[in-house]
Amino acid sequence: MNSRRSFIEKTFWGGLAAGTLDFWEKTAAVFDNPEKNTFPLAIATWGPNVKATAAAWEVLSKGGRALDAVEAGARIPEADPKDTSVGYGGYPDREGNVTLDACIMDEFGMAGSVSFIQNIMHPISVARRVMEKTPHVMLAGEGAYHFAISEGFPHENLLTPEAKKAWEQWLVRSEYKPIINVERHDTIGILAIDQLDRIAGACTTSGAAFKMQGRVGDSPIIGAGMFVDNEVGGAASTGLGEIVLRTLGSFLVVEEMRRGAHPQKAAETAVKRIVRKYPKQCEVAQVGFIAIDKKGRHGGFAIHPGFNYVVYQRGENKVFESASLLSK
Ligand code: SD4
Repeated sequence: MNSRRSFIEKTFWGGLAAGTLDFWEKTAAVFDNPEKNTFPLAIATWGPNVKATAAAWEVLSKGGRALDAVEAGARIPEADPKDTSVGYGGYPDREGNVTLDACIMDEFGMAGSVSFIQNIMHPISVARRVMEKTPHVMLAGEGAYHFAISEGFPHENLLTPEAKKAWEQWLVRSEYKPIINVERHDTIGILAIDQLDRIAGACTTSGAAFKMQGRVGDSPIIGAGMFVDNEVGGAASTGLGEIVLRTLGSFLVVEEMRRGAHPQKAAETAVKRIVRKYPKQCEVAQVGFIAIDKKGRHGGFAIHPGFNYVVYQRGENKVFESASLLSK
């Protein structure tokens, strides 16, 4: 066994024996309080997405539909030029093109998705149109772009001067190495339950910075980047998409909840699966999941420390530091 592998296995089992189980005891007590598990509720990956959960809450608190809430939430970072992982301002691929991935799912199990779409600021809304106006689930590249234009979405340049500068700096060495949390994995996965306990989810991203042209991650793939089953709950992921794609992470989280697991425990199971299968990649790669269930309980879990998520519930918008399998 090489030393890197043995490092990760030791840390993995060490983490299991020590931190994570203790954490589970504590969070189970907090999040299982039925008085606190109320809906409506919105949850999103990453603390800076407080504005997204606030936009979702705006819809939910007025009795709106979970689907409208997650779309409204996802559109916030899509339009934010400072968010370098989503929509406008997202870091481009190796050739300098901003290419976007997004998916959405409603309470009826309907789904829509776009991948490798360019020059459209709100791929989440295009994904919704795919779901509602076509007989398909997924449109990619040029086809997705032309569909968006035919639906009235404007053609826009999404490469900001700041993102262009970062790309030019990257070109000097042209080396792609995913770095945990330093890359600002700010992809938004957002889930909501509305007052009629309908569940919906959305996920939108510019993907891995300086990726190969044409690379598509987990975010637009139903079951990988996000999954919702109205009978059970929903889950979404952020981080290195390749290891979430290979494990269909969000689907796994929802299926664990179907088998009775608390959202926190279900997210933990998916992270453990990824680390067990891809220990070497997990030394340098981050993945985090968020999850909610039908009872209004929530959870989040990551491979490494540094992941956080935001929950808007009972009128309060709160950031939670996620527990992680591996320690620093
Ligand atoms: C991807 N999962 O394309 C996305 C990246 C991500 O924050 O989460 N960035 O692999």
